[in-house]
Amino acid sequence: MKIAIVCYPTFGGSGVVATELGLELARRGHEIHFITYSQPVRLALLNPNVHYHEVIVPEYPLFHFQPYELALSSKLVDMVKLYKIDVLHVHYAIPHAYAGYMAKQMLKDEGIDIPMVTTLHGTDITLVGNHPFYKPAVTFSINKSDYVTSVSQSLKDDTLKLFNIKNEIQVIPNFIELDKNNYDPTVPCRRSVMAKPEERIITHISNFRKVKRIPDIIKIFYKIQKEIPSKLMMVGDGPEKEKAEKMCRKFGIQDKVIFFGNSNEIDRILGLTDLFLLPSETESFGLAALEAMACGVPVISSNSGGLPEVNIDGVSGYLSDVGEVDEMAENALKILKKDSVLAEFKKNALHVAESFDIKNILPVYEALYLKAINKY
Ligand code: GMT
Repeated sequence: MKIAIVCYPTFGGSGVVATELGLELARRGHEIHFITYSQPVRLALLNPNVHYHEVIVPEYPLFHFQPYELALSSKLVDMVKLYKIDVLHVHYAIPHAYAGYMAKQMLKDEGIDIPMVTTLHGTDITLVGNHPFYKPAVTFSINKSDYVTSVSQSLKDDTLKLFNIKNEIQVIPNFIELDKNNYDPTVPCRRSVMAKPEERIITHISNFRKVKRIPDIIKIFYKIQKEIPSKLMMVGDGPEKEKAEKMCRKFGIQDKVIFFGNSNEIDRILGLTDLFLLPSETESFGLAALEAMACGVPVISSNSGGLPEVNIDGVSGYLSDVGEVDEMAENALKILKKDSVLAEFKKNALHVAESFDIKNILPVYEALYLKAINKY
C-alpha cells in the first residue's frame, strides 16, 4: 500500500508513534510518505520505502498567523496525485484531521476518492480539542474521517463523553518495538558515569508540560533519596523545567538530579534505569511508561486516563491517585529497597510490555487501511 502519514515531527508521543508505525510499515514493504513541517525526530531516511515531504508555509506580513492547515491540505492534494497514495493516516486531530478532510474534498472534485484514517492521541481531545474555540471543527473532522482510532479505551471513552461523535472509534493501543532495545552496557554512557554502584537510578522523560506534574516528580524523588542512595535523571525539555531546577536547589538535591534536555538516546538512558516516574495529571496512554517497561524498568505512575491499561498495579509498578506523592514515594521504595523485589518488578515490566509488541499491533493497522481502501 502507499500510505501518507501526517504527524507532528517533534519529541511528543503522537509523532513518535506515527514515525515508528511508518518505519515498520516500510520494513514490511509498504511505501510510506511522511508529510509534516520538518523531518520527524525519530525518522532516519535510509529506507527506500520511506519518503518525507516538507510542508512549507510561506511567510506573508498580512497574516498574523500563518495558515498551516491550508499549506498542509494543498501539500496532501499534490502528494496524493503525484505518488498515487492509497490512504491518508493523520495522527492528532488538530489540525491534521481538518486539513485531511479539506484535501479529501479537493481531491474528490478531481474525481479521486481517498480514504482517511484519524488516530486520536490524547491532548487533541482532553486538553486542546475540547476548548470551545476548536470543538466544532474537531467534532466535524472526527465525524468526517473514514475510520477513527484511539490509543486507549480511556481515550475512546473521553472522546465519546466530550464530543458528539457519530463515527465508530476503534481502540488500537500504542506499541513498542521490542527487538530494537539493543542496549549494550559496555558502550560509552555507562552506568558509572551517572551514578555510584550503590545508587538506584530513577528516570522521568517528557515534554515538561504542566500536565506531567513535574513538581510531583521532584517531591517523590526528595522522599526516595532520603531513604536510599539514588539519582534522578530528568530527560526532555519544556515550560516546567526551570521550575524543577529551582525546586531541586531549594530542596538541596541539585547534585542528585541530572537534567539532560531532549535526547535521541532514550533506550540507552532507560537501559541504566531502575525505576520510571510518570505522575501525570492525565495521560491517554503513557508511551514513555511503555518505553521504560520495554527496557525492563518498572513504573510508578498516576492512575489517570489510559495509564492503568499500560502499567499494571502491583505487577509492572504501582498506580496512585493524581497528586498522592507520599504514596508514590512509598511504592517506589517498596520496589527499590530490595534487589530481589526490584528484579521481580523488572521482569514483570518487560513481560507486560511484550503484550504491546509492534508485531501484534501492525497487522491491525494494515487491516484497517485495507478496509479503508476497499471502501471506495
Ligand atoms: O505527552 C504529551 O504531552 C505529548 C502527547 C502528544 O500528543 O504527542 O502525548 C499524547 O499521545 C501519546 C501517544 O499516543 C500518549 O502516549 C500520551 O499519553 C498522550 N499525552 C497525554 O494524553 C497527555
